[in-house]
Amino acid sequence: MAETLANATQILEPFRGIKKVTIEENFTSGHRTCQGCESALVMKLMVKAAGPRTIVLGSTGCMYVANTTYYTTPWVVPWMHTQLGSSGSAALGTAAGLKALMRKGKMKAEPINVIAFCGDGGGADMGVGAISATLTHKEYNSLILLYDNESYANTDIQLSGMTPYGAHTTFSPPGKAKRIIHTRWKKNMAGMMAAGHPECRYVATVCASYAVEMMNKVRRALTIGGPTFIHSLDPCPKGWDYDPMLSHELGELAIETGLFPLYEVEDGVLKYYGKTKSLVEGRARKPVREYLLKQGRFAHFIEEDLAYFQAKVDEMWEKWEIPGVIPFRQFDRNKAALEAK
Ligand SMILES: Cc1ncc(C[n+]2csc(CCOP(=O)(O)OP(=O)(O)O)c2C)c(N)n1
Ligand code: SF4
Ligand SMILES: [Mg+2]
Repeated sequence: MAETLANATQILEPFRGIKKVTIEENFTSGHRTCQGCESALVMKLMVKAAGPRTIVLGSTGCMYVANTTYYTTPWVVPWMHTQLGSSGSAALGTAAGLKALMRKGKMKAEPINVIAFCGDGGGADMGVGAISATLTHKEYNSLILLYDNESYANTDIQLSGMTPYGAHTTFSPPGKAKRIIHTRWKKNMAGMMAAGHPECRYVATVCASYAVEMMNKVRRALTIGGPTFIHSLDPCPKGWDYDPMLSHELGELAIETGLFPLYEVEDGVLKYYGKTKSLVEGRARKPVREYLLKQGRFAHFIEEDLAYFQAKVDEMWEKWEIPGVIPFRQFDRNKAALEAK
């Protein structure tokens, strides 16, 4: 019996509209994030969606440092810090520990949500190996949520593998001799996690500008159980250099320009949702310049840079095998033969 309960998950039905969302907060006052910080909103929504029987583990980064200033904390649920690259190990270890304690009768057997969060630096760069390992352990229920503010924000906005092409960071300041220092395209974390981990039953991308949808993805991941993964794109006023009042709008623009597609992959089946679904169904994407030119980190862009960026986004939608998700292309023998002539 204890073993069965230790494997069980909480059944968290989706919120059917904003009025159905629970009033109870599990992340409240007592944090010191910047005004307009979307990652703080993600924390609040994530744990509101999960409910009170939840343990949260947080890797080093803004969501650790600014949230746990000495003697203060906004976390109402149990929360523990973990090392920068170890959100995966912390999730797996905590889930395994709970399961063992319940099996041995040392604690009441009940489904407890385990969520580990990490930033893009901690999750997509340093901790990607541990996350990958956790996603292979189907016998342990945990959700890893990667909050992506596109830099190592806490240590003053250094470049990460998730920083967009050309962005001004403290590691990639534009200069007179060279305008674009950062020339790499951003990693495709959710696509990589979904395609590469057959035991992981649920992967989703979210943006807090669409709060109810975001919370429902968290609820779905926790209900499905096993190791699951969510990637959240979080506008960061300090690192992206914009007026904090624009956070919500920038989140919307990231979706409407097609730069950050919203989708979920459940048991190998891909579903686009929200505004992304209407883009897939033929609605026009907004030009990516509308998103880029609202941010100081792209203020040095000239027309040539904007055109390059737009072309890369167009490629995601027009050339990828699964638009916005999986970048492979089929080898075209006829085209190759023609080109060889
Ligand atoms: C192993 C290790 N290297 C470096 C640091 C210093 N450090 C603390 S927070 C941080 C930035 C983390 O970036 P990210 O994971 O993207 O989170 P963010 O600060 O952006 O929220 C760094 C480099 C550390 N704590 N541990
Ligand atoms: S630097 Fe960015 S992620 Fe960090 S607290 Fe400020 S707005 Fe949030
Ligand atoms: Mg970051």
